[in-house]
Amino acid sequence: METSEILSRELPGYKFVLVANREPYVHLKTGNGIKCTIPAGGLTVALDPVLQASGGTWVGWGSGNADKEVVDENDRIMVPPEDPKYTLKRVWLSEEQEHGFYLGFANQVLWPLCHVVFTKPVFKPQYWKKYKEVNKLYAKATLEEIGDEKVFIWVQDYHFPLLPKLIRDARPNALITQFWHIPWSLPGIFRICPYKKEILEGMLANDLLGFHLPSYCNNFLRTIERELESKCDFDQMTVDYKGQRTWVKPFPISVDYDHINDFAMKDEVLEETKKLREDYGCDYIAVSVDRLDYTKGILEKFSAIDFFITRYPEYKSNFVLMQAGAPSRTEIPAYAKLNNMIDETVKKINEKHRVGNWVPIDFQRKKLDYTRLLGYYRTADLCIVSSLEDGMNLVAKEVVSAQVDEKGILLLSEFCGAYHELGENSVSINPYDVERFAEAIKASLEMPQHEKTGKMRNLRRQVRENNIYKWVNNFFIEAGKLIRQSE
Ligand code: GDG
Repeated sequence: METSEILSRELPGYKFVLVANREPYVHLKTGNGIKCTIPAGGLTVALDPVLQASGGTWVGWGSGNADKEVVDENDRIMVPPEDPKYTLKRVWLSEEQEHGFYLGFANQVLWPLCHVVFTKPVFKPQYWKKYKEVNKLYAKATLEEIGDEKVFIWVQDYHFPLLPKLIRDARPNALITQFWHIPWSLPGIFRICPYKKEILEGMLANDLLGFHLPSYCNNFLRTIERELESKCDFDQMTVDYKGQRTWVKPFPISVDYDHINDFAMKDEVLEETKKLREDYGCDYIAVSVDRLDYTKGILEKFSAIDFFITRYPEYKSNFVLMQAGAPSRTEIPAYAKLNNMIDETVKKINEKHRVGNWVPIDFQRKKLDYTRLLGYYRTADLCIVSSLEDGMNLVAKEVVSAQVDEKGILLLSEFCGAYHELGENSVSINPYDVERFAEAIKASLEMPQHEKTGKMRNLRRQVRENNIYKWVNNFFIEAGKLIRQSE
């Protein structure tokens, strides 16, 4: 059954409003006019068709330089532009707001607080001020979109923990839900946050709150138990606080398996794989694709490559790691430092092991276009995901979907959410353990082909069955259950 049909079956008569900082359509100025682009990303791919089929509203930040020119007086535009089906309501952020809300509080406070990789959160009062301000802006925009009708609101991510309460105060009967895309850590970590009470109270205005894993749900309940006078039920996973019940449930996100699989079979992707084999000229190509983020364990992976080549020099000239790194949040000092360290480390390791033109690491600081990305995924003899902590990690699921030849093997950090589902058919790594990590690389390369294929086939079956549509559908089904319970 189509996701949009599930939505109307589970929540009949409800208007669907999605709130996500990223918008599904971006308008940009070009030399001779305005063009509309669709930003890549799993969420857009999964939810745009749902909204197209069911109607409703997507509330998001108008980030394109021509976005303002195409909206009406209420900051709305119907999308997709060529065949309008639903409303995109744009919220405008000043540079100061964008800085304090997004680069400041979201990514220098909540990001390090939720990922325990020993990067200190930066608690600047002005970040908090802007964060609150922007949550209010979004609440206002969302409320403008809902009249008296029954409404189902789905808030995305750690940008908006305050939003559910702001909406609840104005619309006590709305069905308000949220999905948190990053981990939730142990209560002892969250304890240090000066604004913890407001954040937690905001989140407890949700009827349903989703995380990727049961352990994140559990950590959240333990945090609530410690910080607020509330009733937490660990059997049914609910919190009762000030007359509101919040259900806390796991929904492991995934990717559009069929789309990636079909795309990976295209001729242009096959051409890409042939070209990569020719260009690198070695038997073993390892592939890693990461946003350049300190949680992704990129430096740890380079250390393991160094260790591996040092211990097993017979792989010189016959092994390469292709690391693609899309620049991210570069204005933040911790990210600027990471970028410098990556450059220095790659240079040092490559110089140490160089043989003629061959070097062990080919680092490309850029966002690959989609055909190239799938070319890399399909070519990978080894795909290495070495996150120090990661809510899920979509790259692991994407590479599996693109491995149409079923030849490669996935090396997966135990500290990714994806490990929960895919760990059994991958080679596990602890990115902090450089020696074992290097040994895992060797063992993977030398694993008999039939074993690798067996594992990859199992992984592909898992991701095919548990795809992004299942994630959305399950969320709608759980939201529907809450409605039926309250009737
Ligand atoms: C957060 C959580 C959770 C990366 N480089 C290129 C490129 N990408 C795309 C990948 C993938 C996405 O970016 C990265 O997704 P991840 O899940 O790996 O990581 P985060 O960005 O940290 O996402 C994470 C996710 O939210 C969803 O809930 O899984 O744990 O941290 O889709 O393909 N895409 C292209 N070129 C690149 O060079 N085209």
